[in-house]
Amino acid sequence: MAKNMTFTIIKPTAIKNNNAGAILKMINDAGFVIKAMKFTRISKTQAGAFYAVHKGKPFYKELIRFMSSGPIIAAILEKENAIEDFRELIGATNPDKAKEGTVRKIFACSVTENAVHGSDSVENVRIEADFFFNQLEIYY
Ligand code: DAT
Ligand code: MG
Repeated sequence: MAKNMTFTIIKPTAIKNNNAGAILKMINDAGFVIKAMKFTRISKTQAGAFYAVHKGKPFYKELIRFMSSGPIIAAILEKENAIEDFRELIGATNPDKAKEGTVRKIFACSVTENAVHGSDSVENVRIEADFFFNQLEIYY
């Protein structure tokens, strides 16, 4: 995985509320290029594995229930400084603390249902992208 990549998920409530198109437009308008994309749904077990780093935290159970509650869109995005710039575009984890104009400020319903995921390190981009995509599904 190149360093100018990040990985995102458009989360179940954002899909349910028909906000996927608007979110993808914000992502494109901010200069990110979609390198891979998949509309899918994960089980509780898969959500638990994806968020294993949070196991034991008070919000973990609710997080995996939510992430497996409906379809999601997983995508790999390319841009210079992708990881940091994408975290800036989506805003703080808690939408109440997210800056005006960020994806989470606009589309999140709560801290748990905060519209989008964004990877936090080069290592996690690789791990998270590999969780959803195989080699044949990623076009460089
Ligand atoms: P982020 O998604 O901004 O990287 P994180 O990795 O700390 O945030 O947490 C993963 C997800 O878990 C987050 O998007 C929403 C949920 N979450 C985090 N902290 C929470 C809290 N205090 N209450 C409820 N859900 C929380
Ligand atoms: Mg995180």
